[in-house]
Amino acid sequence: MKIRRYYVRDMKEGMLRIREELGSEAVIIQSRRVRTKGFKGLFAPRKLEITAAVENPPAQIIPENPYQEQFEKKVQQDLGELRTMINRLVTRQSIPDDMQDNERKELKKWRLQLERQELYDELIQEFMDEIKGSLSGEIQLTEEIIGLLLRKKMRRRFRTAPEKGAAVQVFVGPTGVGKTTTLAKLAARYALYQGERVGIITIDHYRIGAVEQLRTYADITGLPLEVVMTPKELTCALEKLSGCQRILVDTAGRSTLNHTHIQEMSNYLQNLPPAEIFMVVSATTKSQDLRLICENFKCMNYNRIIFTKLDETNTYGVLLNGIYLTGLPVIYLTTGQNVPDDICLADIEKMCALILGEDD
Ligand SMILES: Nc1nc2c(ncn2[C@@H]2O[C@H](COP(=O)(O)OP(=O)(O)O)[C@@H](O)[C@H]2O)c(=O)[nH]1
Ligand SMILES: [Mg+2]
Repeated sequence: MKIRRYYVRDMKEGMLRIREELGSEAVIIQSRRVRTKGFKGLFAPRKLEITAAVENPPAQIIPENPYQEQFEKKVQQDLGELRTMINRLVTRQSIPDDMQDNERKELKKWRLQLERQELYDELIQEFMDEIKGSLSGEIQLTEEIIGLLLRKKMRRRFRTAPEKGAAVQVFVGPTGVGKTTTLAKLAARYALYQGERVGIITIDHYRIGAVEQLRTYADITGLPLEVVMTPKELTCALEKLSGCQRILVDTAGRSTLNHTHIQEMSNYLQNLPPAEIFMVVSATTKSQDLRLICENFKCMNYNRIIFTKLDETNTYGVLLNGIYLTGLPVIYLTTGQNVPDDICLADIEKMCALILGEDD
């Protein structure tokens, strides 16, 4: 394309020159009245400025003035720059938008997974924000990348404890969660697999007859069982069992909402030597109830969590929710009613996989 600018008196003169120099195919792009330079810009005569262009110029064009070539180059250059700018704008608007949509879609998938697992909203938000924050806009978030990042963040949030095996271990928590069963599982493991001398104490504060279940286990395994009904009796029982390497203490549960009972129970524990106090919680616990349980049992000074009944649910957010609420490690997971088999040490990778739905 050839572009040329003319300064003429009127359109008639302009047309003549354009035809002559650019041929009959030429078109006028712009025309305007301008003041050409006179003496210091004063008294300058007004002229008509015409810009004309032709796609295929005739073979020979007579140069109008020495600046014509420069002017054409400049226009071409400006057009080129304009084209690049427009392209850049279009690209910037479309590609990152696509990418963002993609990110949103992929993130939403994982958010949904975490919501299905009933992880607390605040934890989900924390993970989502961290993931968004840890990526620059140039990386495309695929489902796999988010999954990996999520696992990494989750891993850091989980806490487990080694099987330290304190000499005294106490089982506290709501009714029916599996305290007695879990105690029986551990007692059998210590006694049968590790050859330890194990003693069992049960605090049956309300004479509710929950002792029978434990007596059956004790009889089968041949382990000594002491039933105590006052804090003083507990001290005596501990003395009686002082020959044991390990003493497991069961507590008879009452409602999580029965503050008086929980408080009374905690009075017993004042007389204990330093112990591992396991808060036993069912994995089937509703998220909101979990808050209540963690709060109401605080006076028991529990320092480890055991999650039971993982075999009865497909929703595992509770595992991380419990750690989040208490800041305490999970030590065991139980997965069925079989004594002593259905218990294992809590494993972070396994728990992450359950929440992320990677474990079938
Ligand atoms: N499915 C399943 N049931 C369990 C598990 N642990 C305990 N149970 C059952 O839950 C019920 C209550 O257990 P129990 O030990 O008496 O609970 P406690 O009241 O907390 O002492 C019993 O029927 C147990 O067999 C477990 O991990 N999975
Ligand atoms: Mg019990």
